[in-house]
Amino acid sequence: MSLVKLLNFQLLADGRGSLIALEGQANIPFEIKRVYYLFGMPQDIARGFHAHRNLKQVLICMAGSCTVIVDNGKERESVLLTKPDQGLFIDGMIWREMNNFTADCVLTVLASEHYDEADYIREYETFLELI
Ligand code: T46
Repeated sequence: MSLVKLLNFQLLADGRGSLIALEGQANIPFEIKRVYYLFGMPQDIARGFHAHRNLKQVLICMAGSCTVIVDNGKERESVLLTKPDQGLFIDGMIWREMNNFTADCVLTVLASEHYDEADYIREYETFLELI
């Protein structure tokens, strides 16, 4: 089974433009407790390089594009996020890295929990020991 779990959101489009509705426990597979967004990334930088112990997240590229790498300690896959009607679901103990940001990239993240630094695993060796 692929590590890359993509959610396709229904696009409500008409002559006035497009609308997408995101709802916890509906098209987002958890209650949404936090939303944050990343923007203004220089093209040659990478972010992430951590896993989470419990957090579930959906990553959506609202504008521009970027690459997300997901790694379960055995396999590593990457996906190019390019559109706001698609979300990458990252559940549980998955190492993630983000790179290849376009100048206009806005990466929005929906999270199942409030921010908690204790939930982060920031050393790859520790991640491998824990899985
Ligand atoms: C993830 C990827 C996709 C907060 O104070 N509150 C928050 O809700 C978040 C997400 C971060 N922060 C602070 C912690 C750091 O001092 O903002 C700073 C930058 O965070 P970080 O270096 O963790 O950013 P990324 O882009 O490496 O990772 C973020 C999320 O932290 C992480 O959960 O999965 O985006």
